[in-house]
Amino acid sequence: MKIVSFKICPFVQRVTALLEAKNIPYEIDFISLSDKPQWFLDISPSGQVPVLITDGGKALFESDAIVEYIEEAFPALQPNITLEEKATNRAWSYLASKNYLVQCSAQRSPNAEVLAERSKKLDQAFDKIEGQLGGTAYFGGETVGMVDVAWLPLLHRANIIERKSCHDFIGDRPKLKKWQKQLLETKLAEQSVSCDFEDRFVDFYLSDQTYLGRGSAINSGCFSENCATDACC
Ligand SMILES: N[C@@H](CCC(=O)N[C@@H](CS)C(=O)NCC(=O)O)C(=O)O
Repeated sequence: MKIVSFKICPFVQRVTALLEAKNIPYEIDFISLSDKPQWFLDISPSGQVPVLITDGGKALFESDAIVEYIEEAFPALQPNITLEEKATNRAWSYLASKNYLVQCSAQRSPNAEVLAERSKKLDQAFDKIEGQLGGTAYFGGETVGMVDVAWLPLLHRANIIERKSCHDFIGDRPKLKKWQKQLLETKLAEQSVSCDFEDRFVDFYLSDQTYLGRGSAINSGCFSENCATDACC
């Protein structure tokens, strides 16, 4: 199977994280979105990544459809769950994926006011998931499931931003912080992106054109006015 990818795309990372979580081998083909090759336009009706090309040569598009295919075509990450649980998982996953571009746009904010405005929807989603998280290591229990995989790109990016600029997208949400830590400890975040992901991500989101990027250049990677603890400065 092959995944057509763009290096810093969160929708792609959701798909590759699921493949990694299930230990399914795959090839990856990176394309430039500013110069899409014709073969890609021929197989991607939306002109967007991710596209999954099955071993039978069928091109699947739209990350929601692709993750459902992967969950059903291979031994399930969450076997023996009820239809209600499956639907609930889909819904909480959707809350994550509909905020991928919200987070991307917040990360590209040119100033503090725009960052605050663009973070509002993400804050609401973070509040909702904070209220939903229980005492288990992952969303639905003690093993990684579909909702964990869907939220991973948001939590991975929030972690990079916090390490590099000290801006904390997650804020005072202890359950979400704990969940982020548990998910990052699985190493799925690194395994689901290319080796140069962090550099490419920083180049795009923490350049001198973004508020967070200008801040990360101060005090060796930290907004002094935003640092709550010495640990991040
Ligand atoms: N609804 C799509 C969204 C995918 C998406 O927005 N991909 C972006 C990259 S992160 C893309 O391919 N953008 C290129 C374009 O829209 O022309 C999905 O879930 O797969």
